[in-house]
Amino acid sequence: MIAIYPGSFDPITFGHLDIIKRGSHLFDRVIVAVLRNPNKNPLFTMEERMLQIREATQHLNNVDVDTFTGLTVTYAHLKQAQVLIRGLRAVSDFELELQMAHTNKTLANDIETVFLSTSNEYSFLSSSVVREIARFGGEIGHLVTPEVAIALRHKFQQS
Ligand code: COD
Repeated sequence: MIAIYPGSFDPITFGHLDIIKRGSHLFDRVIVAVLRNPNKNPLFTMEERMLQIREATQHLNNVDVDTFTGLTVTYAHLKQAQVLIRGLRAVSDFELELQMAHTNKTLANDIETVFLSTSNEYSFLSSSVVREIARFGGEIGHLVTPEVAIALRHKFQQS
């Protein structure tokens, strides 16, 4: 079974990686799909984010990295995927995630959303938390890969 793990990944964190690893044990193939969203102004370019995800997942043989625009379900059909993976951290995630899952179900009845609950140690972790800590020079080595940590330091030194 093929699963898509869609997101912004700006940047990828150990919380995302935990979901990817666990998804890769559940499904034959996991495609980490980075949304190309012209309405958002991400910290990292699409190319930077894809490289970061590739580096972080290179040891996982059944994980691919790709980019998409438009609807996630359209992309899932294109890739012949049956499942969308989403991560749940807290009740605050639940409302939006459920709405998204229901919306996607109305758009494509043949695609299921599977929720994986966060691992305890990453329940507080998001890309925005990481960006915030890095912006003010805080320690991020326990939250992201060394490559992402270096990239974040460079970004904020430049600005
Ligand atoms: N532990 C567990 N899960 C986590 C953690 C963590 N520490 N951190 C993040 N996650 C999960 C998030 O809950 C999410 O499920 C996933 O990882 C990705 O997170 P982000 O923040 O990188 O990505 P999002 O949530 O901004 O991605 C949103 C989409 C791009 C998936 C969404 O906007 C989308 O599908 N857009 C396409 C348009 C579309 O199809 N719209 C219709 C559906 S509403």
